[in-house]
Amino acid sequence: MSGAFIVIEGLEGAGKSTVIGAVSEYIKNKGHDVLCTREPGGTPMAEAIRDCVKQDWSTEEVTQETELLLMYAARSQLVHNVIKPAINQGQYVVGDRHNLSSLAYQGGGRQVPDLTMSQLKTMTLGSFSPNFTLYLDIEPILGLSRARGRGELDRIEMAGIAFFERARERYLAEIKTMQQQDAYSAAIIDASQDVDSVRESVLNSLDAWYSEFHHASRS
Ligand code: Z5A
Repeated sequence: MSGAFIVIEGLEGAGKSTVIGAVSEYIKNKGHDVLCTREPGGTPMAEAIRDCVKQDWSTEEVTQETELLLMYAARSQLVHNVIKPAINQGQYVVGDRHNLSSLAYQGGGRQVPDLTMSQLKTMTLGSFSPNFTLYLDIEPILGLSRARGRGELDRIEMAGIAFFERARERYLAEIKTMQQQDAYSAAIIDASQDVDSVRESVLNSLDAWYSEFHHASRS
């Protein structure tokens, strides 16, 4: 039996790392093997790309094309070497970020043209996409203040607030489109709530998706 790919998305400080354990526990309790991934990262080469992308290259400008291509290079490594093989073996993969992050940050935030975004997606992923996306929605000001409370901001986190506003708008627009195509493909969680309430909302949405997914795969 084939597994599934669940992705957690959101701006920095939305709480993705905080809820991923609860998502993973839920799936394990249903009797499945779970593998957690993060993007960019998740293979030796993709982790090296992650370090490269997050670093502040103070002596040279990082062009938006470089940033974009590095995100897709890391994703290609991860999907080919880890995610697809795991799903084919029946595992459930829980991803901390995936392609929607590129649409939001590079497409929305950096304003890379839609045609470039869709060509890169087609080249790298073909028709591969998550079975379910949990989007943790948060005002950038609140998310960044949580991220700041954790320590120094990285290169991308230092982009201005307008960048994150555009990223959030793109997230919301993409999720709306996904839900119009398939009501069970994505859920929006109000991530400004306290940790326990966010976790409860996430698990309720996950439970609704899981029931539907299993019902559909049995019928
Ligand atoms: N990026 C990109 O541009 N394009 C792409 O295609 C991809 C990524 C894949 C990855 O960095 C960077 O790459 C990211 C997007 C970009 N950069 N930016 N900017 P990362 O993986 O290091 O960063 P992140 O994914 O944004 O992780 P994060 O900042 O750690 O966010 P988080 O995982 O959603 O939050 P958290 O670690 O769970 O929580 C942050 C803090 O808030 C922590 O102290 C928690 O205790 C606290 N927290 C969490 N939830 C709550 C609630 N509900 N209330 C109060 N406090 C909370």
